[in-house]
Amino acid sequence: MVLGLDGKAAVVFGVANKRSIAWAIAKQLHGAGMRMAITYQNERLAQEAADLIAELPGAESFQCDVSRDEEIDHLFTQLREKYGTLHTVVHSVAFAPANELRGEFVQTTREGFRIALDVSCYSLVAVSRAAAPLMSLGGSIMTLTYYGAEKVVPNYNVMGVAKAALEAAVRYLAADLGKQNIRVNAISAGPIKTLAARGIGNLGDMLKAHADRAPLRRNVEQDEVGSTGLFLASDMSRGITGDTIYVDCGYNIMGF
Ligand code: NAD
Ligand code: 0WE
Repeated sequence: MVLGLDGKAAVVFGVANKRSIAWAIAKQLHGAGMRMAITYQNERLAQEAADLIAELPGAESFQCDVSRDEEIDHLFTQLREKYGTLHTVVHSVAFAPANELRGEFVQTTREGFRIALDVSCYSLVAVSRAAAPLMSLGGSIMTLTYYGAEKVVPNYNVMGVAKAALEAAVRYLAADLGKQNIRVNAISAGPIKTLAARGIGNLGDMLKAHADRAPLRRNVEQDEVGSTGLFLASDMSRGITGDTIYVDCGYNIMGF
């Protein structure tokens, strides 16, 4: 296989259902011959995850709440036993308490801020630190971000601040892990109708405005983020680290 991923192992965080961006990336990595470990957040998502994973022959599922250090430690102990070395990590996880994603950012609570930054940003640092010793032949770590990190998107609020921190964390992690030939990048996806986007009041209006303004005159699909994930996992992207790649139909380039 030209991509050089055949037989290498990947772990994916953030599969909730078939619409999850994590699932779109997992399918493409599996298609390139990777051995897949797929994690889900909690018991509530276990059955859904098991049903999906059954669609990827050989894939295995593990429970891991990334806000808990002991669950991350336990996961990577299991991954070391099962796979030995790891090549790819996909971090596709974000959370802020629902009340923080409406109204004004100035009302953000200390607890809401702490939770959003912990789950959506610190978890990448914790997971990268746990994964690096298993990535002894080098590899690729990727996370998902959104344009609200750099420009104000109404109601995105504390998640925008968490994504700005996440993009900065990608640069600092890339600088640390580069000497081990581990690359760290972010994919900035345009808005997609997933579970995480369903909470938005006017998602329909937002998707329409986005499609109208984007150079490609449409919205992005999970599958397009999936193939960028495959590119970032593969040697095709071997010269890219610490960066944010936009998969948004060009929306971010427009000034007016
Ligand atoms: P999703 O709801 O399918 O995925 C979010 C995942 O985060 C879920 O699987 C959830 O279980 C997981 N998660 C939350 N808290 C967790 C915790 N403590 N431990 C472990 N897992 C936890 O929605 P999605 O849209 O696929 O989101 C994936 C990523 O893509 C997120 O980082 C999101 O910010 C980002 N993103 C989404 C969009 C969009 O419009 N959907 C756009 C750009 C970026
Ligand atoms: O990153 C996201 C959403 C992440 C997210 C979603 C939820 C919904 C359920 C984080 N925390 C929660 N907490 C919940 O209780 N996106 C990029 C999608 C998104 O969310 C928005 C957006 C867009 C786009 C919220 C407001 C405005 C735009």
